[in-house]
Amino acid sequence: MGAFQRTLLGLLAAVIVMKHASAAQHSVGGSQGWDQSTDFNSWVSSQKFKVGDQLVFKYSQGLHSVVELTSESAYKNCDISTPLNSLSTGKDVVKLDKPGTRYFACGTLGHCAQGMKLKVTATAVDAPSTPSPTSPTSSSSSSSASPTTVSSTDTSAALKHIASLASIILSGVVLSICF
Ligand SMILES: [Cu+2]
Repeated sequence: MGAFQRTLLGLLAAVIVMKHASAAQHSVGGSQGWDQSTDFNSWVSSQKFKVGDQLVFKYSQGLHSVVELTSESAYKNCDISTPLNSLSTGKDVVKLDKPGTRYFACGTLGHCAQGMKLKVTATAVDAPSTPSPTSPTSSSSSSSASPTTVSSTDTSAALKHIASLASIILSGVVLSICF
């Protein structure tokens, strides 16, 4: 393989790695999850939300749900009568696909008033991303993460890694055919 191809491969690998590093998954409420006992205000202030990140709501299916609210006033008043969107699988993933503020609450009667509501502001990602040592530490503000949470995070990180490697190898094959 020539130097040119190697340079191309290197660049490609760097781009893929950066792309994966920029998006994060936020497990809503940390180890306590989507529950009345969780202090979502303090959880939110411990996180940095960027466009492309995902929120993962984990809860007992049937006990809670996730509704997305239309406005700040609906959020303040716990008005869940006209939700934008409604989720109820027990492990709901919401992608923050553009900059701005989004509002979520539990759809179970009374739970929003008990504190099950969330206001998240995603900021735009600026092109040259500075090295971010925050991503591994920011995911958990608590000391007692459950083993299942940890292992599922590890698995998805490993899968991403494998996907990156696979696309690098694939690109290598394509390049060696082309040149
Ligand atoms: Cu609830």
